[in-house]
Amino acid sequence: MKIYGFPLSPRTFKILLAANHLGLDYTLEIVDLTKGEQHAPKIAAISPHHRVPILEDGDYVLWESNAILQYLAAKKPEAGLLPQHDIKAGLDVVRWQFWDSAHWDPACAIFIFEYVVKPLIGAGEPAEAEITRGTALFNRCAGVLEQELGKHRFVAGDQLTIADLTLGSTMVIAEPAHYPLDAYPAIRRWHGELAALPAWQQTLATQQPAASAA
Ligand SMILES: N[C@@H](CCC(=O)N[C@@H](CS)C(=O)NCC(=O)O)C(=O)O
Repeated sequence: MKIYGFPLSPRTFKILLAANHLGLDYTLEIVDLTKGEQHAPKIAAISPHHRVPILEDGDYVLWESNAILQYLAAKKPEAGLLPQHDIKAGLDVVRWQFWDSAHWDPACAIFIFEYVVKPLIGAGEPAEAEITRGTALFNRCAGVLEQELGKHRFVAGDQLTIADLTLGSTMVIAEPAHYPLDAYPAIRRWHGELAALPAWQQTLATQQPAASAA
């Protein structure tokens, strides 16, 4: 299995985290976004929107990080990351993935762009209007997540699922992206639990060579 991605990106991080947590064999092919490698013909041929991550498993190609997580979870159903036979339990998890794509990821992305990407590409200071917009969106989403995580250990109950990997991977960049987390103790507690996973630490180590090269 091959994963194309940019390890500094939380969306790639989530795929590597899942693969490492499940103990799946893969090779990582780095697509350096700072060099525009996502537009190379080889990537464009398998990802029509020229974005990563992308998974290649034999002849099968899948893009969209949250779909890739479902694919990986189905490879090791016994790990329980996505209930495979109980439709309602499965949708409890998948619902959070839709919520991530529609709400949480876009809110976090504003902070990532303003505080992390801009310095990386030399695009100037964070824009105040964007931070104000991002803060309003972030608070609205974080309130929802905080309430859920106040009820149980993980997002979809007391067991780790791909809902946690989907939503939690962006926390890998929480500090440099300046997410306004002070008012959200349950989210900070959950972040700590995710960061303590052996696979989280293993995946962080994958980021290091890319971080020093960037
Ligand atoms: N919804 C997509 C988003 C993919 C995405 O935007 N990836 C970024 C890196 S995190 C990318 O490849 N950007 C390249 C570009 O915009 O040119 C997913 O979750 O996979």
